[in-house]
Amino acid sequence: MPVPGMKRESLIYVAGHRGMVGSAIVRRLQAEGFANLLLRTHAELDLTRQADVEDFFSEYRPDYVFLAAAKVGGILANDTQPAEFLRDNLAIQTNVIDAAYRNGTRKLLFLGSSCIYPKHASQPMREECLLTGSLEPTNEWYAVAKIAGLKMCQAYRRQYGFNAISAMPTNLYGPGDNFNLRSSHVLPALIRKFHEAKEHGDAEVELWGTGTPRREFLYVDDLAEASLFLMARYDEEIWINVGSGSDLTIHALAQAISAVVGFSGAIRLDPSKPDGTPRKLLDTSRLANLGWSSRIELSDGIRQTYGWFLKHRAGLRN
Ligand code: GFB
Repeated sequence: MPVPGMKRESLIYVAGHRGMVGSAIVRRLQAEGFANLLLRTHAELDLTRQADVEDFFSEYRPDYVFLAAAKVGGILANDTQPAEFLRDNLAIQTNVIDAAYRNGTRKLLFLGSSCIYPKHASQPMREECLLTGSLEPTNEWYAVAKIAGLKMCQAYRRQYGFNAISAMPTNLYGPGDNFNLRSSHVLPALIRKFHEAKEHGDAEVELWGTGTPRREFLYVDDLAEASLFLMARYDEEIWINVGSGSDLTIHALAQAISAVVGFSGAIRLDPSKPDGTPRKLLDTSRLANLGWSSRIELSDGIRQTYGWFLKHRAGLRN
């Protein structure tokens, strides 16, 4: 996809390139022929350290920045590590957005999350419902940080004319996801649980909560494509939703994953675990009106993610 202004030789910094989202953006950029990519691992550059981030930006002065670095996790991680979700995300995004502005970055894309919207927002959720009600308590710390990030982009755009835009993706999944059962999101957790239950010949798999919450899922390669699309075509102050347009219950998701994995046992609910937001479906008409919509169906995405898991699980850390 041609990205106006973004030439093949432009220096593009993808913050968080080892993560699921950042690595998908790198794959997409490389597929589009962008070869001048600036990438740093966490060990090479700790984005929570302001002085290091300033030094890095003043040395390299990247033309474009995809800000995909964040502390992320599923419902349990969010609920049990509020300090880190708030502190690390505020630090990372503040340091990167400010350093990009100060060092002449031409455009920056900040990635947020659909959990910024109120817990009981009317569905599907339009961008305008931000801050019209209380947040979901299990992830309010992460949500507050992401709201601060999109507001920072707005403020820098308004006061300094810095071309910073924000995209709010729905629940993401795909290759490179986190499969650790205590910190992962539901989709990779269930792939692993069903797979291990099949391997061990277990009679049942445990599903947290009531199984009734509804979630929308977007394959990460679709998000990467949307990110390049927005870099090319979007220059508005308002953040923009990125979703697949349909949702399903967690119980239905579990059935779909169990079928892909080939687990024939039962699903047992554990209502002592939190449900979180009852429903999270984005209104994606703003993005659709610009001409972008997702392509990868959930069933295909689950199959591809399961394939990735099978190939890489020996190397997964935990
Ligand atoms: O994906 P998930 O952890 O996050 O959970 P959220 C979604 C739903 O799946 C919840 C249920 O209702 C969980 O209780 N669930 C069932 C499970 N079994 C499992 C399991 O084994 N593991 C997990 N993780 N969930 C996150 C936010 O919320 O969404 C983040 O915490 C972020 O801030 C992300 O915004 C997109 O969708 O509830």
